[in-house]
Amino acid sequence: MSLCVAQPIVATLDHRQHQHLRHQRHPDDMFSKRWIQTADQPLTKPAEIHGGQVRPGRPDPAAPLEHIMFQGFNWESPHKYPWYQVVRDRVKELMLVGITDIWLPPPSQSVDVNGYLPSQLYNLNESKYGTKAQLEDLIDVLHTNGICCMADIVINHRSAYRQDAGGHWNVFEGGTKDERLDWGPWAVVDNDAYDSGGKGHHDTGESYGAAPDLDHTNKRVQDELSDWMNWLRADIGFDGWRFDFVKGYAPRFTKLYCERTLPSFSVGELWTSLKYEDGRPSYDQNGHRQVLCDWIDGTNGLSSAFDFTTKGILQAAVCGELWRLKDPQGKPPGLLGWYPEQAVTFIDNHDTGSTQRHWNFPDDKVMWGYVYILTHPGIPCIFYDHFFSWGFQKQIGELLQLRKRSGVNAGSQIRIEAAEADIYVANIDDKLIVKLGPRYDMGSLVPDASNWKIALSGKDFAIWESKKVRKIITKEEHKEEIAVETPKGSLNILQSSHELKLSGKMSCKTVRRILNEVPDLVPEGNKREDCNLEGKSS
Ligand SMILES: [Ca+2]
Repeated sequence: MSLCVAQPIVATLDHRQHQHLRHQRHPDDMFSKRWIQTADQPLTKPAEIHGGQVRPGRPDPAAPLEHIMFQGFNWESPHKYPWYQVVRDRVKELMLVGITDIWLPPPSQSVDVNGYLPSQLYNLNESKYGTKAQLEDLIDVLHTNGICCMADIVINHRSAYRQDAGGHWNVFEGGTKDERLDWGPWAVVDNDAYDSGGKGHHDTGESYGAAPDLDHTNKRVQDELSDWMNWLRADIGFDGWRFDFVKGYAPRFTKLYCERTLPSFSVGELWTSLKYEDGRPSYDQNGHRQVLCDWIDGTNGLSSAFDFTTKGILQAAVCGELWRLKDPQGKPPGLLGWYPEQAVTFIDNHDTGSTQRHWNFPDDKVMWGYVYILTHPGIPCIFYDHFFSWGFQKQIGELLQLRKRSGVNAGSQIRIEAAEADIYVANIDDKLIVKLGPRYDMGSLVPDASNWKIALSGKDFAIWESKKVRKIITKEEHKEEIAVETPKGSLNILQSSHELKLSGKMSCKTVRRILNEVPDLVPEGNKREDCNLEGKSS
């Protein structure tokens, strides 16, 4: 079987066709602020053909260290039909805070309402989250707002369509008129915890008890699952993957599926238990994070992993045990301390939190959790409930703005200055200093006011940002935004600027450098008489 690699067909549309496309939707949905702010770029990406339809172009994926992920559903979403439209109406709010990738729920027809016992994988019309057309509409709106879409890929197991002659549930229907994904017992492992009568090879991972586990060593299983994922990519418009229950099959298969489908971004759910002593998590969780590292290595680094180690340690640490947040080598104790570029950090998801609350973060410490993951290395994933239901949208937005402004990313360097029961202080990239905990007196760790200023603070937390990177925004919107690195003296124009006004708040040093380095951007007649332009300093 040929390998179908998803390459979007880029269609060149004339002006009239573009207009037609735009008028099909609310005009505001068609523009990403990111693109508007960069005058040299087109307002929208070129249209593409997906599944024979002209659709808005895919956004460029975020740079590898700069993904900001969002989980776009919770456990109750299937009961708010059509959920796809609920998210569609909130895309703009996600775009404005800088979300780069959204994780959408499993899209296929499924035995359970949540989509985690999928059966007819090609049937996207009987999902409890909405129809195929509503899903494509949501993806289009996300793409026009610069956000990539991750499908929840549930392929460890698959629910059968009917029983075989022996009464075993192992006859599958793909959801198309042809034979794609129409499988029998040969596609199921022969040591399944579910009584499926499977005739394939032994499972390469754990067994899921509620449905037949698939035999990923089978070439037809590999080929037809790859084809289905490439159909999700090329025809439906998905960009990346969130792999469900990856402890159920060997990581070399996640590697294979990533190699064959080229996701813009990929993350696996490898959820195993922390080590406990006397009912409390052990201080040393190296074994737990080693399992995550081994799995990532097993995918050849093609997929990142959810940082369950950090989640478990952090939710214990915020309960008066902040000493947990520094390992014996002085690093963060979770996956992000060892493999930050591949660690997707999170506070809760549809299983751990939401209405299931299988392993939830303490309710009154959720903002501490976000202060930690949004100032630290790793790839943060924000949960729908915390952003839209718990009233943290503004604070999370401010934290994301600070992360972007200071240039902190998944690979940032961290130096932990203190980790005691009631205080945690860390320096990230010499750009941010974050303090968590109720202890007010920081002693000698108080950031030096000549180099640091408070950026954000709240109950029992504070974040300082370095004064080395200052942001100057004048009153005129979309015009200029400059950052000045004072020590090295390089003037960095962050945004496309038509003109720079010499505001009264700029230091004379800055004014002189602007006039030296980009004099053409300063409008005529805009002077700063208070600065001696020939002088040494002010
Ligand atoms: Ca399995």
